[in-house]
Amino acid sequence: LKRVADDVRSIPEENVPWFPRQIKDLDRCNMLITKFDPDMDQDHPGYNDSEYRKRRAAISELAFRYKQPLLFSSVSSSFQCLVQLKVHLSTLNTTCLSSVPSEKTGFQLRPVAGLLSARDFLASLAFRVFQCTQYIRHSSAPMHSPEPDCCHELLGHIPMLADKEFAQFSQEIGLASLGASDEDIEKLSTLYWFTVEFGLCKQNGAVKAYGAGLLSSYGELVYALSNEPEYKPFNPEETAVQPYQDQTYQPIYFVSESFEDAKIKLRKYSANIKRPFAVRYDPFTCSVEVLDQP
Ligand code: NLE
Ligand code: FE2
Repeated sequence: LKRVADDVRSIPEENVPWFPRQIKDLDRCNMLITKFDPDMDQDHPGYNDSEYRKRRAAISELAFRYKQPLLFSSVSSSFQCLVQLKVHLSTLNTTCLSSVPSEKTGFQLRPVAGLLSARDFLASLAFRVFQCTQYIRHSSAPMHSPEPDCCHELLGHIPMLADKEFAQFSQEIGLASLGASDEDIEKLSTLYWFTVEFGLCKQNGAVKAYGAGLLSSYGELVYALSNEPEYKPFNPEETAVQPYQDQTYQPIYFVSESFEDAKIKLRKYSANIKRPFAVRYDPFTCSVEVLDQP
């Protein structure tokens, strides 16, 4: 593989969407979508609760002001966490939580004000950064929330990101998304949906949940493991085009043989995504190298 110049303009093909090259660039991956917003969506359980909405606004404000700390990638992650803690103690709590996956897999958390665009969300995974909400769901609807909240992050994503295979799987979806076409982003986010969010996996012959959306929703977890929904084997080509809805429980789930198997299948799938370049993550500089297609 030959390394090409860093600047995105040096990619010969036009129409390659901008993508972050360095972890600091994630400060620009902040395109929010307004779905499920408690200020705008009349069906949001917090819509008529002005105290709740005020609290949400204050928490969002903290996330908007957040800037990616520079990483000290050659020192131990506990040390990094201590330094970051000191710098950010006043602004957020994702930093201390970050030490959980960070010590196991290098995944860090950064605060986000709400639902991000799929492109920005997936791009951060390429850097082993997980965009994490800080607010909590409305107390009137604890069993299921259509939007992510800190219960979802804490019970669902954070423990999973501490698993090596799973972390690798998540990063590879992210790397595959960098500079991809809108159509491929749509497919990758559907794959993300049916694995990282709502995936089921075999374990000693039994089907278990590993998707964060199931781990954080007691209502859906019970339903997903009942015989009501349909199961299909995880197969990226098919899974990537399966329509889904994000309002309530899923009618269909995909079952993986193991994380490793899912990762291998995803790799094959990603290798077929058409891009005029390849990418490689450099963990020493926390940056993405852009390479000529082999
Ligand atoms: N339905 C999940 C829950 O209630 O925790 C959140 C899903 C976010 C995509
Ligand atoms: Fe999630």
